[in-house]
Amino acid sequence: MADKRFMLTGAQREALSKVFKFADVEETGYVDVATISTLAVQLLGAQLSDNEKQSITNKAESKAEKGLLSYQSFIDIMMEAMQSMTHWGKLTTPLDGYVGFDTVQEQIRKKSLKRGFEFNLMVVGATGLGKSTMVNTLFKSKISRTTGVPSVIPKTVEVKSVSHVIEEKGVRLKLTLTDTPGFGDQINNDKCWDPILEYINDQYKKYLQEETNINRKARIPDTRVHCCLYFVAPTGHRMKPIDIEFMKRLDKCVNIVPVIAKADNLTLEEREAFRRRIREDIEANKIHIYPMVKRDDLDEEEIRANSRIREALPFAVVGSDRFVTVSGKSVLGRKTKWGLIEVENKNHCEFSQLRDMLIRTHMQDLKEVTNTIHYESFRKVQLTEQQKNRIDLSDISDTQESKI
Ligand SMILES: Nc1nc2c(ncn2[C@@H]2O[C@H](COP(=O)(O)OP(=O)(O)OP(=O)(O)O)[C@@H](O)[C@H]2O)c(=O)[nH]1
Ligand SMILES: [Mg+2]
Repeated sequence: MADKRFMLTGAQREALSKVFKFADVEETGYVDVATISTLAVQLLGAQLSDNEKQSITNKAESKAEKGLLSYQSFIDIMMEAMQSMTHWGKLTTPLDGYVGFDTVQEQIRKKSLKRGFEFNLMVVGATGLGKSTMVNTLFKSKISRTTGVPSVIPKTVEVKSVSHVIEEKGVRLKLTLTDTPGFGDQINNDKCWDPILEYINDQYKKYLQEETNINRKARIPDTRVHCCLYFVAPTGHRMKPIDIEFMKRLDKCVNIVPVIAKADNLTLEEREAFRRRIREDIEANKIHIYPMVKRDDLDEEEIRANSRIREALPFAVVGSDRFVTVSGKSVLGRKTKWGLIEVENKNHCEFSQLRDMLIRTHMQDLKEVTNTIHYESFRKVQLTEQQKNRIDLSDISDTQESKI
């Protein structure tokens, strides 16, 4: 722990947090422990000796978890370093005026931007609830349309992924959307979850294989499903048993965000009452939905933000991939004989809240939870199984040898 007597000045604190923020390009609250000595040099001066750098790196490594260092640990280590540096006091350049670390921030930023970001989203739910339409609505494109420009989206008949690289202000995002066939129109809907769970687990399997390869790639292509939007039919009653059953199976392996589909079918009061009942069903059946509130790695602000989102779940959404003109402006919407629903208008539905959460505020967290919770438990089961099989096999060969 840093000495309490050593107080950071406002400028020092600002410089520290600036360097941290720029190193933490994806705003995860963590920085890669491998970058710590470069950051220290930029903050504390190029005259840091190799021994001093090594000692900072060692401290960082001891405090890091899975190669990642939290903001608080970063501050503690830097404060400690400042105290122990004999030449720290000799530095004539004030910390907030330091020249140089802006190149590191650029280097790190450029590297991440060049690599691009990956995000994989899946839509699941009963047939005809607007899943394929929502895929298009979310990214304002005709992603789920097949060749040509058919006037209606065809019924989805198999689990299918489409990848698109989209770019906004120089940030490249490789987005993979997995559309799934809706269930509910077969006589027997038993096991309708099988192809979907199989797809999710196949992606974990691929990732694990890549990870355990002797010559593994520096960057493993990530096709793991980071979020699954679960569409609930706007019946206004309660969730159907099949939805409950389905979600119970899904929540073990993926982040589920439930949504009330085709919310234009419900009045505002009906939406509220339905939302309350769905939440009761989710709680009563102990279904884990995203975002979770009880997590060790969240700070108070994040917990508050997640609680606010949970209170608004499931978002009542309306989808459309058609543009309509409203007072001279072209907006995504659905026009009926009695009026117009604007998809992105917060007074009309909660689509924009959903998009903000998925893309603007929680994309990185969805990826982290996928990696640290869902993939981790898959990995554990698989590796334990493999180990058990190896032990069983060696048992067999031992008995065979003793018979010989
Ligand atoms: N009223 C209303 N209709 C919608 C909405 N979203 C989609 N639709 C319409 O519902 C129909 C089915 O939409 P799809 O997107 O194909 O539904 P889906 O869930 O992919 O269907 P499957 O592929 O069979 O599972 C289409 O006619 C859409 O135009 C919505 O929010 N409100
Ligand atoms: Mg579809």
